Amino acid sequence: MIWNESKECMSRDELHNLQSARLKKTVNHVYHNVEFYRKKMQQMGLEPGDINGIEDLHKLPFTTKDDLRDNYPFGLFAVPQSQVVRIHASSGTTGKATVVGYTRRDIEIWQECVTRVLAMAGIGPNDKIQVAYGYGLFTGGLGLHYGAENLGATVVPMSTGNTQRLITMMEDFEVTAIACTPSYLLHIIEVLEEAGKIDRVKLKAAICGAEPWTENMRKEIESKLGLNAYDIYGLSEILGPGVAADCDVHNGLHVYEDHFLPEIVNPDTLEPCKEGETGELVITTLTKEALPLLRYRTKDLTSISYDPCPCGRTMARISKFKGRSDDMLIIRGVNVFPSQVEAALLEMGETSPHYIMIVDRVNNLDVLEVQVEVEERFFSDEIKELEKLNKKISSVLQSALGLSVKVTLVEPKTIARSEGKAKRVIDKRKLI
Ligand code: DLL
Repeated sequence: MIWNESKECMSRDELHNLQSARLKKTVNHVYHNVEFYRKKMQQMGLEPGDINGIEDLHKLPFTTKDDLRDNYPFGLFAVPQSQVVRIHASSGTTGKATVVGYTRRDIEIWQECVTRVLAMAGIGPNDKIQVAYGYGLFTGGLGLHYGAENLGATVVPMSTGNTQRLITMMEDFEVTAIACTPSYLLHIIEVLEEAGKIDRVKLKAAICGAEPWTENMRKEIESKLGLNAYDIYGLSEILGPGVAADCDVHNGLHVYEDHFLPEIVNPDTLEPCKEGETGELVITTLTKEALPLLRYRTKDLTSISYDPCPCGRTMARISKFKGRSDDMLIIRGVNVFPSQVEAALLEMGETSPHYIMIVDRVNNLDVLEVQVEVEERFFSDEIKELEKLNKKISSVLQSALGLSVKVTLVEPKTIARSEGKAKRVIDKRKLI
């Protein structure tokens, strides 16, 4: 099995040699197959031969989510379409999706990475795992699914949205592991408690990620369900889930450095941060074929440590995430940018650009309310007009964001004006 060949414990010297060889190959690949990178490198006076190893990484250009958006949908792909066997997508800053592609080999490596995470969490072929991340364009469902199958575990592909069925099957099938967002797991716990079934649960591990969560939240989940909860990180642009995950020590997430070369930079100056200092995580893919990315700015804030881990793995660890350096919100696992709301509202014409997004967590589920100012006349007209407009805005926002939204229409000048940066978001969610 692929995961038995795991490189997680190789020496740092061996790892550096492997990373250098893979980096050179990746730079050659993008230079010859992606016009965007060739042009960027040429503008910088760089040729593939100038990159002799990871010590030359700093010479390479950065890549941002905007670069992916500007080259929508397939402009950054480095292989012909006939070699692309899968496409996933996540929302971009202006509503246009960020599209990512995988060759067969990319899918194999993705499986291998997720398999490592599951093995690290003590899951094996005798386990039954419910995958309760969304299946579809989002990478969570299928990413965990293929990794778990590759490991030989029995997968129950629940996806999201039917908690009652999930808990019935959890009990009937004697499920031993679950993969879902930590906030969804808290909701599942609540439903189990209400149904008086929490003591019947046989779960021993939970693989939670796709959104920030704290150590306290992990402890709460562990004590209520009597299991070990592990943190899994990833992003669609780079792979999906399986870029990094924490081991039993729970002191940082091991980055799978044989496939992803991490850097931490100051998000303002782009200068490298010292070990242990918080900055933005930047990742260079080392083995991706369809969508290799150089120095991708994740916007995720963390720090890195190369200290040996008591678990024996030699791969660097990044700390639990401290937030993001941009304004992206993650609501029920869906990435949402305030600019998407703004663009959708402005396109409609009947609303003013004055709006505020209020995110809260009710019964452990994220809810998004958007308050929008509308013209005075809607309040003097018949109430029916106001209701009609509300319905229209709700459906426009729902299709723009891919998320149900509660819309509240308010009179002109209700929303506080700002003299500096407009405050578009009130996030009331408290991470426990
Ligand atoms: O959320 C991939 C994923 C699926 C990861 C399932 C883990 C489990 P995107 O939708 O592209 O991909 O969102 C990526 O989510 O840049 C982070 O801001 C955030 N994120 C993902 N995992 C974690 C985590 C998937 N463990 C964005 N802790 C990333 C904190 C996370 N934030």
